[in-house]
Amino acid sequence: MPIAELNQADRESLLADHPEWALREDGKAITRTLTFADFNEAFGFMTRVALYADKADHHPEWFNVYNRVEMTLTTHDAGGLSARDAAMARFIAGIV
Ligand code: HBI
Repeated sequence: MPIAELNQADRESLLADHPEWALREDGKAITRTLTFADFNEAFGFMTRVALYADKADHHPEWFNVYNRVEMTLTTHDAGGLSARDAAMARFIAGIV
């Protein structure tokens, strides 16, 4: 199902609200690396995000090694950032 890509102003306000995230060079995604105490904490975080992702039908791109989780948020159906990425960034801000 297609969804609108955020415009420049919306992208800027997403980054202003969530300064822990960086805009990818092509402007189509935001990235963030989270570091936890250990694997248990990292995987617990990933589990909470996974449950959100399943409910929201919106899935992060991510990579985990031990206590580190590298995340990229983008909306494939929009060809870039959308309100779904902003909502996921907001959810993550609420659980870390
Ligand atoms: N997750 N990040 C991301 N972007 C999408 O466009 C997307 C998704 N999860 C499921 C989904 N789209 C579905 O609407 C189908 O396209 C699989």
